[in-house]
Amino acid sequence: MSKPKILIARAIFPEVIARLEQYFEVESNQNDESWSRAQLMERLKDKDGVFTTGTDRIDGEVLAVAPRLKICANMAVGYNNFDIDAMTAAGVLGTNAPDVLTETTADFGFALLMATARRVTESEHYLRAGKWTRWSYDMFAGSDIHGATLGILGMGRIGQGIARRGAHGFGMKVIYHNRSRLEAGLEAECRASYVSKDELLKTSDHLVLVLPYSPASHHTIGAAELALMKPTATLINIARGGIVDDAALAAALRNKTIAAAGLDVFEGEPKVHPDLLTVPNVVLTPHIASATMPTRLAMASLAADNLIAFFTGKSPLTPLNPAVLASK
Ligand code: 8YV
Repeated sequence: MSKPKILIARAIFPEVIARLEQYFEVESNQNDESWSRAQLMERLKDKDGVFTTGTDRIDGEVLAVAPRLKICANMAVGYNNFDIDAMTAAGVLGTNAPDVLTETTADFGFALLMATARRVTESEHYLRAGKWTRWSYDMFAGSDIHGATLGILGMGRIGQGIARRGAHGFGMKVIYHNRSRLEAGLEAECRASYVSKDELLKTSDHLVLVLPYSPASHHTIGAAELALMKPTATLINIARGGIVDDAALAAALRNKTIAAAGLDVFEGEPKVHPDLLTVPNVVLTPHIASATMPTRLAMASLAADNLIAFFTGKSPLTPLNPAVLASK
């Protein structure tokens, strides 16, 4: 019997490709250059499954040209690149890669928070530019992390990881807002108190965004929300571009409406709003919160496991729309 055909949309670990080749006829992109959407669609025409990353959009238009497609396995926990309703309607299963990246991503959230609050990159640029000539009592004075109020918007697994780090590691007072309140045991473990979104904005010294992107969360943080924040506050986005109105944020940073921001994700990335590139009080990183080799390997392996389970008649590990499986 011939093997199912799968497409691997981005360059990934050779050992993961080798494993997939045991089960599938594999076409993979091993170039640094991403395929355009048109190239991706052309290659999906005869494929039974696809291995995607969070940046490959799978929607009705793509599904219409890929009649054999049965599964899209995302090497990402976020899956806003999938139109899940269109996939379910077409009988296509989506899977994501949760859990394996939680602690690594929470580590990075904290790294970005600390770099932002303590002005690590801004001061390094100053030093590298040869501008450090004397001591000054207020040179790159930042804001404290220990004992400060840590606000978390979106209290899923990664949000909880950041809360634990803040509460247990740095003695921070942790407050959060989420669609639903955590059960009491989890709240106690995270030492986190539930507050309204307005209170979160008004009282956080450091506000970390970890909520999923959807049309409903588009521009959750815009000019009005930034105006509610303390002028000494920092804002950290490790969630998705689009949750923050980047133009409004750049203006707020320039006007000192808030003190600083740390951003790992951007609207329209890999393009970055030009105004963000010219304000000094922002730390910018290229969507690397999950980027350690062990974690990226675990994410890729989980996406591969989902493909293998699906085509060998087993239950995929992390299905997003299991109704598709029930109807088979
Ligand atoms: C990925 C991410 O690196 O898991 C996610 O949702 O944002 C990142 O960990 C990115 O989406 C590539 O797949």
